[in-house]
Amino acid sequence: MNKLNIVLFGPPGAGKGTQSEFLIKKFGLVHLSTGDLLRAEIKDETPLGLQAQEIMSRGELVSDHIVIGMIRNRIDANNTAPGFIFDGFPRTKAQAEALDEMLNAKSQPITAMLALEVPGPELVRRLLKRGETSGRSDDRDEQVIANRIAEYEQKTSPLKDYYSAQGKYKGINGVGSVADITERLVEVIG
Ligand code: B4P
Repeated sequence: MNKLNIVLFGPPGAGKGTQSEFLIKKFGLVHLSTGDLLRAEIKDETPLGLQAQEIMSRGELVSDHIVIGMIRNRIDANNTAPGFIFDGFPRTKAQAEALDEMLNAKSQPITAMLALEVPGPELVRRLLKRGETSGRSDDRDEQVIANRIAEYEQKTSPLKDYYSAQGKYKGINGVGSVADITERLVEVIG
């Protein structure tokens, strides 16, 4: 049986983490968020976490080598899962190519890339609001948020072309109520 492997895509604050929660329940998928995995490493004060902390606090991307290794371990550990939601991964072309390689080797390719589209000012507003309660330092500083969005535009946004070339890119309006956006995503997944 074909597995449902979804890349949930979008700029910082687009609602990837928020929407993942609903989709994993509805489709029984394993949720792989590189942001969550990195924050767990920081919390446990592992060597990897200490290295990542500084980079994340500046709003830059952690090295491809580190995040690809983390994802590879989780995919291998969940061989019998009905599928995955990749949340915040891939973020560079090298990560996208590594993911294709891993999944194609198992004959379980990416089904679709669902891209949440949200304008810049709304992203900043959402992240600053989350920063009031999340304890995440990268959500509190407007300069760091601007840097995260710039990293997205420069390194991550080109992945739309990467997945379009495979016929897998699906753009979704990410503005509206959380429930309305979930409905839009479910409709596209079919
Ligand atoms: P992430 O943890 O992926 O953080 P994020 O981009 O901010 O998205 P997140 O999923 O958390 O937020 P969401 O949009 O759901 O990355 C953090 C850092 O980790 C990166 O900057 C980077 O340094 C590093 N990193 C992670 N993955 C990496 C990789 N692959 N390669 C290299 N580095 C990596 O939600 C944002 C807010 O909006 C929430 O408060 C939510 O409640 C709100 N919201 C959601 N939907 C809404 C709606 N419809 N209306 C109003 N508000 C909404």
